[in-house]
Amino acid sequence: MRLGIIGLSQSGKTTVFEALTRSAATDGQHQESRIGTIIVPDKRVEVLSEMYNPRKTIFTQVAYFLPGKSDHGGGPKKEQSIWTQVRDCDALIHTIRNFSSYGVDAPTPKEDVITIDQELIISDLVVVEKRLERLALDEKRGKKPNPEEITLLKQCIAHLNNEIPLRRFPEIARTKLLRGFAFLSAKPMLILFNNADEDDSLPDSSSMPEGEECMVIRAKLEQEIAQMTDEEADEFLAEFNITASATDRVIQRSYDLMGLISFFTVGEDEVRAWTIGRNTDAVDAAEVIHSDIKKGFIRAEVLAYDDLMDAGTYAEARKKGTVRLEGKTYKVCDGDIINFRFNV
Ligand SMILES: Nc1nc2c(ncn2[C@@H]2O[C@H](COP(=O)(O)OP(=O)(O)O)[C@@H](O)[C@H]2O)c(=O)[nH]1
Ligand SMILES: [Mg+2]
Repeated sequence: MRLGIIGLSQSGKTTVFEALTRSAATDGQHQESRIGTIIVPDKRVEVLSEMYNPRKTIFTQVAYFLPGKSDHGGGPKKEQSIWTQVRDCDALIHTIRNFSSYGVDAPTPKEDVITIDQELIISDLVVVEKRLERLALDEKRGKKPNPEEITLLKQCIAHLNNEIPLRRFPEIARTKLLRGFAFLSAKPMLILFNNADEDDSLPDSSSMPEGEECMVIRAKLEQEIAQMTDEEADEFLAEFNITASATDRVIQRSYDLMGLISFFTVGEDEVRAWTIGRNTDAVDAAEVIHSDIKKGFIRAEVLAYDDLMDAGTYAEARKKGTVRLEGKTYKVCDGDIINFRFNV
């Protein structure tokens, strides 16, 4: 799972990347693309690990990707390459400058959101139009196009021409027929307002885009915290009266944004979090662990994390009857602790 960081030049993309991935600060000098894999913080995994005291504890991971030379507005060719770079990302983090600094104009968050969205929309329009041309050409050569695909593509064009990003229409962009085009404006997007150090509020509602996922980060502050040792960071947070670093929240939120949830497996050997999409069937969740478990699937023994906390121990939960046996098509929930029964 991979999230691409996009945004206008000087909006704080590099700073956000370095804060989220705790990578060395480069003061924006780095020109190559960068990728940082980080663990998704999850308090529940920590609690389970304390409970089972396993040899190994494994969290889920996501990767953040910072395109190379990722400054927009550098001519069509430059932009194209950025959009090509993020095309295989599962979601986008859009950094918006919402701080003032010396020698830079006052921030214009609302306009900036639109500027980037327009680039995504134009890029998608090009893809859709090329595809329609291709299908028309095929038809001339006697190959019958799928009418359903043409209908869907035309719906895309209508929305894009109205400057509405396709992420508002998952029922169109996520269909099997269109998914493969990986439309940029259809990717889930988290808008990060990058505020000045002393400002932790969202911009007022008149500058907030409607119907979008928005969050505030003080990227520079977070980046400084990310460079510290844990003790230093704790001291720093206390001094500035901040309860927790925002990066964990951004990471958690971007995990949710991609439609991902976690289930857990527990034991003396290993406590582990696994990543699946929402509404995944138990038998498909089993496959994430091993294809043999899917093949030989009998039943899933499921205990919700909260029910385990209520009961105190697994044995106690069993007595209370909250440990359930579920079949292949059970929809796994976030926080389910699962013990798959299977034979090979
Ligand atoms: N005051 C302030 N400056 C920031 C913040 N985030 C980034 N900057 C500064 O803004 C400049 C551009 O940041 P950078 O991350 O390189 O932006 P990029 O061009 O989008 O990668 C750098 O000098 C950063 O130190 C912030 O939250 N507050
Ligand atoms: Mg940069």
